[in-house]
Amino acid sequence: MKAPASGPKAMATMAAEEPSEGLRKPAARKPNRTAKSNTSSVAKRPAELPKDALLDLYQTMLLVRRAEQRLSALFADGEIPGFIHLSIGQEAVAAGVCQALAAQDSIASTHRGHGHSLAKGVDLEAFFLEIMGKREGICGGRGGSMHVADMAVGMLGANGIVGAGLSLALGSALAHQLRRERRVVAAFFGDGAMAEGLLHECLNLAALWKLPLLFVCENNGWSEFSPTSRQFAGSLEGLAKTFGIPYRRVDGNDVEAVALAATAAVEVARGGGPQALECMTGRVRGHFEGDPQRYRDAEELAQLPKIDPIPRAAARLRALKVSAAALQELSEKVDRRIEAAVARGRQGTLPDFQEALADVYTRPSTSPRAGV
Ligand SMILES: Cc1ncc(C[n+]2csc(CCOP(=O)(O)OP(=O)(O)O)c2C)c(N)n1
Ligand SMILES: [Mg+2]
Repeated sequence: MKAPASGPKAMATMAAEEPSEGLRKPAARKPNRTAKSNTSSVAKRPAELPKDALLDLYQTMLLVRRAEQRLSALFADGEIPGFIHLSIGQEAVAAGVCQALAAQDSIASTHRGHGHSLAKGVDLEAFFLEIMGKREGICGGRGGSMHVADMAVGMLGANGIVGAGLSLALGSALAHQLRRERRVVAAFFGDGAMAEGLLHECLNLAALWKLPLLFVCENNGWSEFSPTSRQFAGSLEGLAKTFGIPYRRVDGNDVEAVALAATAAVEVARGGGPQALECMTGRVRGHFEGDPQRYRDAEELAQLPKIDPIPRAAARLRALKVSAAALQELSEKVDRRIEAAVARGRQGTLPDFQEALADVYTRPSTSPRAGV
């Protein structure tokens, strides 16, 4: 089960044509265990997406990046209650997987779920309102960053419990199957969930019942403050094989590779039967905003700007004859949307404390099957 080799240098050459999209310079510090780029285990592959499809993906990634950069500033300024986990550097996974899904398909997310939400189509203003804790937010301001959910677009929810989204996704996939809807569910999870029994149970049931479920591992090499290699003795490939689930590994910072692999996997899953997709990527920010990352090694952090998925996609678009001016225009359009959403977020009202328990418990059903 050896990962195909390409090495961090090859990844960096693929990535380095344009300056990194807002990645912070790492502080120099003593080296530790995980110096290599986490995407280095994936072989280079030829790009194949048509220009317009790639432009859409680029726009999604940019939207997620700029939204999170703005959230980072709002958080530092005390405008966001609770705390937030950013997916900066991992946008290609959310964009590539969600483009493979239809509007009626669903996703389950993680504590690092802003990109999943936006890529699946959660309204940008309602998203900012929610994270800023406002009543007009997508969940009435009671969920916040780790609980964004929007059934209207098939977003089953971000989730603060590692691996918990997997079981929601499994239930959703079972519902789709029982209703013969030909809908697919994508369950995002981090490499930190690989040691969780829940993942193993979900893989088992999904395989046993041939559910339309795509397991998407965002492998950034870290589980909170520890390298995942110190917590998990196996591999997702090994687990998938155990349960007879087809498995693919891609460079998760190559949005085209993710999109192509996800599209192929979703097509098969829609016909019935789970699929596994492991996206090798890198976590640019701390585990949560404010985490000083003293446990990380400068060499690893220095690789991250070189494999940033956004400049990589921009370079590919330029090669496909998209002008620098067109990319600039797109970037400004994204910024205007973000600023409008922030302004809307600031105008929102704070929820009424009396409503804190609303929607926690299900109302008794009036259907004749109530209580069954
Ligand atoms: C069941 C459970 N155990 C432990 C935690 C504490 N915890 C929060 S995030 C995290 C690590 C998650 O790592 P990973 O799944 O790889 O996601 P990443 O943060 O890298 O995106 C842990 C252990 C938790 N929230 N839930
Ligand atoms: Mg991780």
